Amino acid sequence: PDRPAWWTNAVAYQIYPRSFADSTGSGTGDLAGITGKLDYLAELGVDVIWLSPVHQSPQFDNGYDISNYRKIDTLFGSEEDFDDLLDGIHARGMKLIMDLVVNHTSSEHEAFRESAATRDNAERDSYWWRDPRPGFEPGEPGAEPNNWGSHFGGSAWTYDPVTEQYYLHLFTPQQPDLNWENPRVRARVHTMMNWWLDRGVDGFRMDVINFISKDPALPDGVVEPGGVWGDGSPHFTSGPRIHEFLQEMRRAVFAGRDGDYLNVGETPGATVDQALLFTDPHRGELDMVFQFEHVNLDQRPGNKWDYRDLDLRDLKTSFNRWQRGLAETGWNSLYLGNHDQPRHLSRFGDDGVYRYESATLWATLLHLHRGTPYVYQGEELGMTNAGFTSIDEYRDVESLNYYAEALRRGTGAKAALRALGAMSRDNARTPMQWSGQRHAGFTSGTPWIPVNANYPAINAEADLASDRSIYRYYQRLIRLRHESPVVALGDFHLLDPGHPVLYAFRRSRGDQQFLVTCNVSADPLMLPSNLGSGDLILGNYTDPGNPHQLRPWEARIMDIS
Ligand code: TEU
Repeated sequence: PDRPAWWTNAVAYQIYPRSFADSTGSGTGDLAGITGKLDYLAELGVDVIWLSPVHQSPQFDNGYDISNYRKIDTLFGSEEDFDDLLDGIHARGMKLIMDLVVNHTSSEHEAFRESAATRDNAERDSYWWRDPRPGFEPGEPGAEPNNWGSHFGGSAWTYDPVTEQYYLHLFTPQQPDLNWENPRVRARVHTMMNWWLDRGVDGFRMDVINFISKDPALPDGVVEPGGVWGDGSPHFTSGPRIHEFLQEMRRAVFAGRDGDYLNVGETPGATVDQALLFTDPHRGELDMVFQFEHVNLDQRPGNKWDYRDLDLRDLKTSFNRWQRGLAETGWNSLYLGNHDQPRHLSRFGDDGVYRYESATLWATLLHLHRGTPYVYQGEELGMTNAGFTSIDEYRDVESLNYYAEALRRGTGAKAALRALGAMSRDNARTPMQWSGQRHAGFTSGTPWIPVNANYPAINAEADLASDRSIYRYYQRLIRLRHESPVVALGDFHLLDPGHPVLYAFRRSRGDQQFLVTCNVSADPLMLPSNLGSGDLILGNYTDPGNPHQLRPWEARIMDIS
């Protein structure tokens, strides 16, 4: 059989540069700031660093709107700062993957400016331009070429009076969608990717990569009862040519290279069956994908602001289906949080009394699955939701749009702020809490977004000095994956699927067997009689306790071989 891929026992760490570490006092994190923290990351033990975008950008969506793909935004430092960072990462035996945002560009990208200038220029067809709907005055409601809503509110179309047509943008109007039907668009993306690999990076995290192939007819989507906009996603998610485009990209960029690269696709709405196609190594598409099923379980489909508590049984059902679906072919990536999700500790755990226990429980639960775990900056310190109480503290375009829209629709400010407090992306975008000093040691200037008020208690310095260090616990989990083939490669067997608070599973490989038991609650829990015994490998309580009972938020990894 083939040797397992190098990333099967690797752990990745996501950095959101503007909130990681500021070396200049500008208030925004930067590349030199990251370079200054590389020992912190190397000691944690991570193998791969994924950097959210640092390319030149007007920053309407914090860099997910790129105006020049081959330039570092001066906000984050110089070209040299980037090369220094890359060298520093490689010198410590780690790898760097870049965000690849190519479903759309910034509206300030040269190609879009040209595209928008006249109807007959060479770039016109690099984006999606369409006439107003017949019978409507251009620009008036209903004149949009179809009824799709944008992910961040409003129509997915913006009218441009210069050429009297609309252009498509699945996100903000400053993020026009590229037309991947145009072979020149694809070739240009390939050339750009090659340029980054030649510069020394180790792969890509591909932003909404399953949105790049659209049904060129752009049919209307279904409108929910009471809704305004149609759901276009069936017409752009895993569209007709998606596999062709990804295979072509693989050939054009990676065919002639041998090296330990990593390509992970961000794929909202992907099903297990689609993920199997994306990650089957023999098809030559992606190495793994970020699927969204588990982070959508606590909300009404299509409306994250309509949220509820997670039912653990739903999570077990979902994770189990993904574990089984990609058991023979393909590979999972594992995550609980990122820069688009609220802090999982606040969302699924207890960010108060049982902060240490629930942070380490969720880490244990996730890292003991089969797949490549991703740690989002700050989760290794038990960072929590932002705790903002005023709209003035929010920065994210999605949050600000939601708030304005909620007020327009008569949702009270209080209710809207409550929803933001639970679900806003800014919850995970507050600055890293390095120390108890001013601004948590993140900056000497004024931070671009407020620091979480809990920084005097929750910060790296305090965590590392504590005998209940969350960082040290992550270190152990990461080491376990590096050293233990059963963690990296073992089969996954879910136990007790119907139990409301017990998350238990076995991992097995040859004659090695691990048992993981997690009490996802603040109440003591009697274990079923078959789940008690074994040798404790790692747990989040120091004294062994009663083998037949789990304490609040207790997690245990046992060797039961
Ligand atoms: O996110 C894609 C995505 O699906 C988002 O709509 C996400 O689900 C949403 O933020 C949750 O409310 C990627 C990036 O990760 C995100 O930061 C960008 O804003 C987006 O693409 C556009 O590039």
